[in-house]
Amino acid sequence: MEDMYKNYDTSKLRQVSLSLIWDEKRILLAMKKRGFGEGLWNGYGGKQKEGETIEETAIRETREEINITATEMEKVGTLSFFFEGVPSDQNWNQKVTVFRITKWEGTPSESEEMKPQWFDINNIPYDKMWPDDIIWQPKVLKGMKVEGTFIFDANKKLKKSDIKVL
Ligand code: 6OG
Repeated sequence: MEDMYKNYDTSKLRQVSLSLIWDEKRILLAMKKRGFGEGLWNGYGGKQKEGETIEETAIRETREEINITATEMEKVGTLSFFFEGVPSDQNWNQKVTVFRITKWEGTPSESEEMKPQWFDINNIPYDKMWPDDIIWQPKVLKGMKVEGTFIFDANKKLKKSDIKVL
């Protein structure tokens, strides 16, 4: 990591999952209906609970949010997010492990938290997604594994980013 990230300690970050499903034609995103990231299209995921592996978190959160059960998945990245000027007790800073789900049971359907929708892989609505997504997601969709750090201001505007292809 470059010098500008030396003040950001990733060891204390809250651990979160983010899962995506895609093939060469389409990608399954979901609209976040409430909470952090409300109004944006994203993958499905959330906070790790005590005693869970991050894979278990990804499976549970995907089931809770879009009603499918992942049976095969692969880790494709880690993303660290820091929000400057947001009190740390609000817990916005997080380390996100990104998974590609390749096999699942059930049909994606809406929950209280998210509304899933398939998109053409060449027409991803990046203008209605978190601003970091356009930086790392195209690489992951091409099969690369990534490690990224993203610094936002308190208005959720992306200030700095650093992305490494592994
Ligand atoms: P809950 O806190 O509602 O889960 N997430 C982000 N995803 C992207 N693409 N960009 C970000 O940039 C993100 N910050 C958080 C992680 C929040 C979900 O949103 C993801 C979780 O899957 C800042 O439980």
